[in-house]
Amino acid sequence: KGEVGNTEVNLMKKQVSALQGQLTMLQAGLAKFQKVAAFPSGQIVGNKAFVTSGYEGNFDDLRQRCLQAGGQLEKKTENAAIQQIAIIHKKAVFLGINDIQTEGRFKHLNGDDVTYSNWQLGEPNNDKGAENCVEIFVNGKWNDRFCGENRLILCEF
Ligand code: GMH
Ligand code: CA
Repeated sequence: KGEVGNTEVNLMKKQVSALQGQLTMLQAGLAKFQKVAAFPSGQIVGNKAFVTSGYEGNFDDLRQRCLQAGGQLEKKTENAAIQQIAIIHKKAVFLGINDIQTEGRFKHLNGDDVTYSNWQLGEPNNDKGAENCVEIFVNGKWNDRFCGENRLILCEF
């Protein structure tokens, strides 16, 4: 009573061993899938994946098509990863960042304040008083830009 018999122990050993095998397969599959996702236009930084569909749309398109975007562009390495996407496509990319709510206070889509930034010299300039979104150029630098412009749409997963 309460004791685990030999048969049960052996059964569990078998089950654990089967699970280990399955886990190994899963890890290999995931590692491969990450490489697939990163080719040709995705970039992996740690456990984050930055991906563009290659579609150019305005900021509303970005928000609608990719609610996961934004909120975590905290590091130089992440900026470099997104810069790679711009380089590959030879096009500027919209970041999941805007100052729609309060002029001059840039936030990620999840509402977090922007901590890391990489503005081009002289930016953000809110040109014509109408620039609340942010594009990243092929050189990796940021420019605030009219949200209605079409730029490559970025998703973060
Ligand atoms: C103005 C000038 C340019 C600058 C653009 C840009 C638009 O036209 O200040 O030098 O490149 O604005 O900021 O987003
Ligand atoms: Ca600008």
